[in-house]
Amino acid sequence: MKLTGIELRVIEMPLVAPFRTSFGVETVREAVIVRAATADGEGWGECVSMTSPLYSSEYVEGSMDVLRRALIPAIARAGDIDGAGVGRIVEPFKGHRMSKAALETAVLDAELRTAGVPLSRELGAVRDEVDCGVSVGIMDSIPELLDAVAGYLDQGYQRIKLKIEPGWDIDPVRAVRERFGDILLQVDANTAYRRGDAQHLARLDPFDLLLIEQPLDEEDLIGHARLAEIVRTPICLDESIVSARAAADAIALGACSIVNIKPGRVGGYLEARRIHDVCRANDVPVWCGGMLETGIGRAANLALAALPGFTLPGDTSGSDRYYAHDITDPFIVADGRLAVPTGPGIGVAPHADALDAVTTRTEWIPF
Ligand code: OSB
Ligand code: MG
Repeated sequence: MKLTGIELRVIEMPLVAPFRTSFGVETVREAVIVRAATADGEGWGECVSMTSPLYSSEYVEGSMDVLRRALIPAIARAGDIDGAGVGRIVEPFKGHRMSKAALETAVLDAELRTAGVPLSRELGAVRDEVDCGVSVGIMDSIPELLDAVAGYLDQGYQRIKLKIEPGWDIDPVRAVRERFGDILLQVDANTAYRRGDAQHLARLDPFDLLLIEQPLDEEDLIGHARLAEIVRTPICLDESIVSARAAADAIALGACSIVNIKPGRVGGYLEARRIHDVCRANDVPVWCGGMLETGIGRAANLALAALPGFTLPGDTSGSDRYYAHDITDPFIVADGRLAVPTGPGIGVAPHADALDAVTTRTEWIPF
């Protein structure tokens, strides 16, 4: 396949409500959208880096810079390419997995659209819909949290994830458990705790959580392995799992028994599938995380979440949990599930007017 060029856009999408985590508060989702153009059509990818490097080292301006300075020129030099070849072409550049993922997805989407093949089929999906959970941010008060959780349960979400941090952990978890009974409940700390907090985190054990996600620093696999010997709640890793090798190492060390797979964090959907395969071979359940994606990223995440090892509900929520107006047709949760797109490639495309309305900057890089 020959690309004629790549378009980069920075978009800004207001969130329906502020989303607070241990690393900050988001009110607007800023993101990079990549469009790969060919003689026959185009493909789309969404970069999951955020405005500031607080979840990971990547951030929107860094993504724009590395895409235009290093990754896209390497693709242009490579000539005839396909989606599966992008990873090797950008491999010499260290890190920047979120930018690499967006670029690979755009190229893969262009290729699959031309071939008429859905991404879900290409990845090996076995389901046509996926179970949905929702990630609930840190709130100012417990009554406010209970109202938010009640609203999501009314909408049919099958599992609730609470963001926690020191000072907002045991009490909100207890309140949600007492009020809503036997729901599927889990927590995400986004690295907010230290090794010395093990006894404190063990106080979550009585609440029968599905898992605790990324309590410690992303580089602290040994810390997570030690924690797993003290707390009974299963440890799930998010930030630490940057590749299939990282997943294999974490499992071998006993640092996690469940993995959150985010394609953006690991360099793309092909590496995400390798992580799925490693976890499945080790009987480690996986679920699909989210990064407040627009419909572009959400569509592709649903294709991945339809693979057989995704046995837990993911953070793949409906468009209206994030945005009043999505840039694609909205994803609507019905009976606690979202349909996996069936069209070629990622199966959706942004509406030109909606995309233009949220675009703050466009760069076209001709090949
Ligand atoms: O840690 O899973 C996370 C959002 C942004 C950055 C990191 C995380 C999250 C979420 C929300 O938890 C997931 C979603 O609904 O997209
Ligand atoms: Mg997380």
